[in-house]
Amino acid sequence: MTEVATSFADAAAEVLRANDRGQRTVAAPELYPHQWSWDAAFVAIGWATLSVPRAVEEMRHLLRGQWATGMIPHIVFTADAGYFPGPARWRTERAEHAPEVATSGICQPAIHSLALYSIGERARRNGGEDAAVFRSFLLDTFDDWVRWHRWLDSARSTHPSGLVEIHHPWESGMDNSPRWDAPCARITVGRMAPYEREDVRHVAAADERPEDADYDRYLWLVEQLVEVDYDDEAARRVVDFRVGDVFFTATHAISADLLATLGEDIGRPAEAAELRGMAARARGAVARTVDPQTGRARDFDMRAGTWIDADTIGGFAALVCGTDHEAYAALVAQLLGPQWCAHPALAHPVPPTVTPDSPTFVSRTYWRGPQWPVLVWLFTWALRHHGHDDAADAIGRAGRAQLGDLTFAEYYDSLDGQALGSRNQSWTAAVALAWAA
Ligand code: 9WN
Repeated sequence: MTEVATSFADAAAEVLRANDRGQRTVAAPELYPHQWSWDAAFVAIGWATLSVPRAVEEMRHLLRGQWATGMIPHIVFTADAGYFPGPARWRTERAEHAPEVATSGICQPAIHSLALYSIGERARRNGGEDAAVFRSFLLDTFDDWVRWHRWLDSARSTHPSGLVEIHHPWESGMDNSPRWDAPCARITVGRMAPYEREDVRHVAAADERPEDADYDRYLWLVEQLVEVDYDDEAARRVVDFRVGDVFFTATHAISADLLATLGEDIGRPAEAAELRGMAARARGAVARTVDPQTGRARDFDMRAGTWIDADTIGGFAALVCGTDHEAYAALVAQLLGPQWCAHPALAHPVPPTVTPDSPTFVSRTYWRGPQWPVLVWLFTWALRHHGHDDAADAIGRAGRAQLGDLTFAEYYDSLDGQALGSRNQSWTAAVALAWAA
């Protein structure tokens, strides 16, 4: 490893160590002082480059928040204050299936078994104690990860589209993406207790974050879920936001597949077959969303009964879970092409969350245009996994170069390259470590 590479990795490792709270890592030092679900998965991938046992601890801590239904909640809270909405607003103690620890009442993309798989690969390469620690963790927790996918399959994939449905934009992990503009526009916010936002205190400018009107809807949806005590069946009936999320579905598909492979390794063929079935159903659902005009995947608004047209990174969901050879290659070409990575206006040739050619594009506003290193890394992982090494290398080189300022920001202005959102964001440091390893 060159000196430059070493200091890049050292700086990233320093961020994870500073954000480490023992068995869990805060998603960001100020903006997000708790453990987030899909953050924890990426963070564990980063930890694995430094310590396999620490990576395993991160995943184990997340499971402390798992609900009896199988759901892995999007936040596992700890005593740290300073984030809104906290436990008092989520009121998950009303839910029959909530755990002892305080959590939120919704979930996030199912990237976890991709993390397990990746930690497992490293543990195997390291051998010795690392291999033993990983294997024992997998034997201990395999059923918990299976329960998570079963819940996604049974409670969240009941719609004829076969897509995983989400009940809150936060469940997508891409909160204010233009993907959700139409379904959000139809939400009528009712009466609820007043609140004060915390997030805007921790960023340089409010336009880097969602708007107040978005927050009203986010909080209103929480009210609706609390009202039915987070009952899955009732939630499907009452919640104003009910959307088939194609990107979430793709994470469920790839993770179920990778968990099946891990299950085969530890002698669980029945569960492995069951997981393969879920993966195939989810992958099929993703493939059926493709817009014949654009070749990209679409979300489905289950309340309106309509496809959602949005020029976002979500359209590339099939690159994550895989699809037939020809369609995959065409999507790779499109991702590398002039509307996306090779758009002449971009500061760095990595996928923006929205193409600059879209009327909804805003280069500095959260999920409406900036580039998110964590997603960039996910695509490089997926491209390599599905046999597109050249594309993975090209995007990976650029993604790593983008992090050269060592701020490890949450996201970057896709036109002027400015660091935005939180600095020292854990999952950004984690993917830097994964790229550097
Ligand atoms: C709400 C922690 C999380 C990420 C999400 C990202 C952002 C939270 C927020 O931060 O969402 O869950 O308060 O804005 O959108 O993807 O997991 O990093």
